[in-house]
Amino acid sequence: MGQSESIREALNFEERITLDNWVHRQVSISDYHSFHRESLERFEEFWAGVARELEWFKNFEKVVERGDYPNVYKWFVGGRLNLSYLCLDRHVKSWRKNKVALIWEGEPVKDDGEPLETKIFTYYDLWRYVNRVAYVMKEKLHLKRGDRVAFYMPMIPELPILMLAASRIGVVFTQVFSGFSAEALASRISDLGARYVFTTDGYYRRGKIVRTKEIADKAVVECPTVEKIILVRRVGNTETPVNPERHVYLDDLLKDVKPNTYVKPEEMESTDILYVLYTSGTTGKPKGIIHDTGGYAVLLHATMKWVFDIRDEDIYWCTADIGWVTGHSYIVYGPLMAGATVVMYEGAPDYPAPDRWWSIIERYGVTIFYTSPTAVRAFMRLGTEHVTKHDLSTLRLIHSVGEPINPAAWRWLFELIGGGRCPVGSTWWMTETGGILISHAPGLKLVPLKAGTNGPPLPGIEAEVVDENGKPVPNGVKGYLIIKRPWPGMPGPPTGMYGDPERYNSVYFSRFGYFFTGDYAIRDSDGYIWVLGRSDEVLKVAGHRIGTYELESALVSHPYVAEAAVCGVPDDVKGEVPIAYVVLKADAPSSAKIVQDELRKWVRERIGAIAEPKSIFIVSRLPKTRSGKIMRRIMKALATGQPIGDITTLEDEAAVEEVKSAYETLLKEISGKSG
Ligand code: 6R9
Repeated sequence: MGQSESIREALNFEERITLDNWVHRQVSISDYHSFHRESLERFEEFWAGVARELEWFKNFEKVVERGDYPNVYKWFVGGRLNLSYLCLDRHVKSWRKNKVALIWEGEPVKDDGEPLETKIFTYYDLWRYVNRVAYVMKEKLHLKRGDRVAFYMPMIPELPILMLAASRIGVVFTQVFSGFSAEALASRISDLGARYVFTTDGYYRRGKIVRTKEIADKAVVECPTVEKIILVRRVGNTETPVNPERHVYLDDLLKDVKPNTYVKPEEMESTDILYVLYTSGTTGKPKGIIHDTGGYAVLLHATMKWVFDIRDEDIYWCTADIGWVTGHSYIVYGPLMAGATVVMYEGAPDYPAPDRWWSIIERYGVTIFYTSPTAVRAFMRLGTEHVTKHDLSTLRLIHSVGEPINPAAWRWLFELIGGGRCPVGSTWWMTETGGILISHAPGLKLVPLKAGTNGPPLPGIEAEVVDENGKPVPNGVKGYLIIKRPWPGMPGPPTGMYGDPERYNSVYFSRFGYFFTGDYAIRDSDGYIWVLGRSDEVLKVAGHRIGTYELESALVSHPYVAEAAVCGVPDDVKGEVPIAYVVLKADAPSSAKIVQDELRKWVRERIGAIAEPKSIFIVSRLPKTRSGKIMRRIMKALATGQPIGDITTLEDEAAVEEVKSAYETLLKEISGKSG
């Protein structure tokens, strides 16, 4: 595989930015590499050492062993622990008892622009609330260890509280992003077999109320396992009536539960499921990734120290939504285990004005800021004055996540937000990895920071960049990123993917025999990894993961649509956005606009607003090879006005003439017809 433009750009990026002030120059990268090598040579000893820093009810007997299905591993076997205990009880027994654990800010503002609501919970407050909710779950909802529930919760304090309460009593949960549709919610509830759905009467987003209850009501119609919907009061009323057979308010359930209620944390096996999180792949059905208890806790504990260099005086803010893995790991479990003070914000970044985020940093004196390139690019368009009117001098460390960070966004974070003082990293990981695996590690003081790269693999993590035959590629050459050894935090027992061990094994391990991330990457001469983006049909739209197949399935389920093909095209702000090509059935309306509007609405309802295609092209046939493979490169070229380029290296099976004629026909058809 040769070097593409994007790699060359990536490498130049590294050369262009030379910043001395924040590079730990006292060490060389070779010091890190020897440390890293040692962590792999003494792999089990190394991870055991990290794990012993946590508090276990019962010590583990074995660091790692094979599970019952191929490529499923059991970490810290025999060990018992509880995440709610590690996040709360441990601190409540220490001087941190009255330390602030959570600072929450709601979206609505007063007339003067100041936030209408701020809630502050100390570790003790949080512990008390979680105990009462755990009591309700156990005694009133009769949930027991191993039962499953679904959360369809927005960014309010009750979300982490529900997560911690479930973890306390060993109830497995899945949190479904509050921007997802009823259909997406229903498929996750049914796959998990959830007994209850916890949601709100609504929440605030960009000045409007989003009615989550109504969406949940619609979802549970097709979910026979659901006994009740538990409503957390947020906006104070519902649009549709509350039906006592179906709904119950959490605050009503809590009314007679004493403030000093204590629910003993279950002694969970390290290998027990903590949660299941659904994520997109290359086929239609979302994958339920299982995270275990012990391995996950150990990876988060380690990365809070190594990557975030977390200290007791830090005010830590991760801007993700808890609906995605970043929020699970780095808003809830990671920072609370570390005893940090966590900032959480309910609403839109630019509501009511484009300085909302920067005002939050100033208001609470945030020291560690974890955000996404998409957000940065959106702010870059709004001008610098919204930033510079706030004092951001408390910041000391910045990381980004979700997609590769482009030079301009990196520089903006470094210069404008960090004032040239703060290291700016790009932490690589995915839903499946549970926590960060490739990153600069300011907390280790061993990794010289280099702008724009992800960094070297963390200690105890063996990553490699390989060609299509699984052979390591030379430095500087693009290849596929694989993880060669099991790691704590990897998809957990019993089956890696909920209910589907075969799919788990085939999706991740069949191609190379090692865990395949799906990403393209290069490794530079210093051993730093630069992840370049997905090599498969998974899109990252504003950092959110969406499968093209998921979108295609949604489109073809519409009565107008005979065939659909979706691909991602570059977008200045969102990184990437989907576009769709559809072939219509004969009886579809003849007005392209009516069809396009209808299909847009349909996708919003089926998946969610984030999946809405930027353009929908109505065509007479799709650009496919004879064997039926959709030629996405042609689709991309057409949509972006690029020449198709070198078609000899296109899809393996595509005949050149076929490709050319498909291109030309489509070009004619779509000119002037986009929607
Ligand atoms: C945490 C998260 C995973 C995919 C991953 C990759 C991309 C994430 C990145 C990055 C370059 C980074 N990705 N972080 N690419 N640099 N720092 O985003 O999980 O939603 O499962 O997505 O995101 O393509 O494969 P998830």
